[in-house]
Amino acid sequence: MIRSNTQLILALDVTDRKNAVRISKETADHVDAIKIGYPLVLGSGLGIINDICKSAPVIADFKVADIPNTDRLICSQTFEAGASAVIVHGFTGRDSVLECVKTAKDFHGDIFVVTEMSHPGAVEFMQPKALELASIAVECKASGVVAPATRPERIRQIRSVVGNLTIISPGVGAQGGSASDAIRAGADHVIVGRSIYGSKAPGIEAEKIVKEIEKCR
Ligand code: NUP
Repeated sequence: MIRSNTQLILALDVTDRKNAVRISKETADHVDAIKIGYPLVLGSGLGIINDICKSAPVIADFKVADIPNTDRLICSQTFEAGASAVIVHGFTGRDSVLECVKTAKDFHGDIFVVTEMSHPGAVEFMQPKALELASIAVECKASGVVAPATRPERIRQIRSVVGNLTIISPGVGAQGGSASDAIRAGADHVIVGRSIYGSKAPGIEAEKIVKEIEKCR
């Protein structure tokens, strides 16, 4: 389970193990979870999840998008490695998402389904289907969805579909979105990467964002 204290999730997209562990320790008190993905796992190995989860619950951003059997294998390896949650795609269809959710249950873990991504290209294929992807997350009983902080109005629309599912929202800082706008639009947590891990003092930078979020509560 990810925490619900600060509403901030760190996206730890560094590739080096030592750096990753240092930043996770420095930011631990300010984050509800640490999201890791291919850059860090390819750079440091899957064992990095076990290192990072000493500081905070780990969300594995593997954007799983395969046939159900392969999805099950990917998710179970990831939960076994110590992750609390896995991010999956919804465009593969209900059977794939359902298999991920079922696998997560065996590990008491969470699944987050991507709806509309935060980058400009997401308007080409994802935006027209984002609300359907959100409803697949609801039907399959996922724990939550990923929605773009770069388009807070879309968070609002996605919220109207997902009800009380958890919305985690990337795109703050480096991609131009604002933490307070995303939270006001209905995100439960914002995901911030480069603005935190790219700064000289990641702990202080994380604390600043938490303060900004506190102001809009
Ligand atoms: O729609 C998405 N947008 C996005 O940026 C879905 C994601 N999972 N992400 C991830 O969030 C992205 O891969 C990166 O790990 C993080 C945002 O990092 P930054 O732009 O704050 O550095």
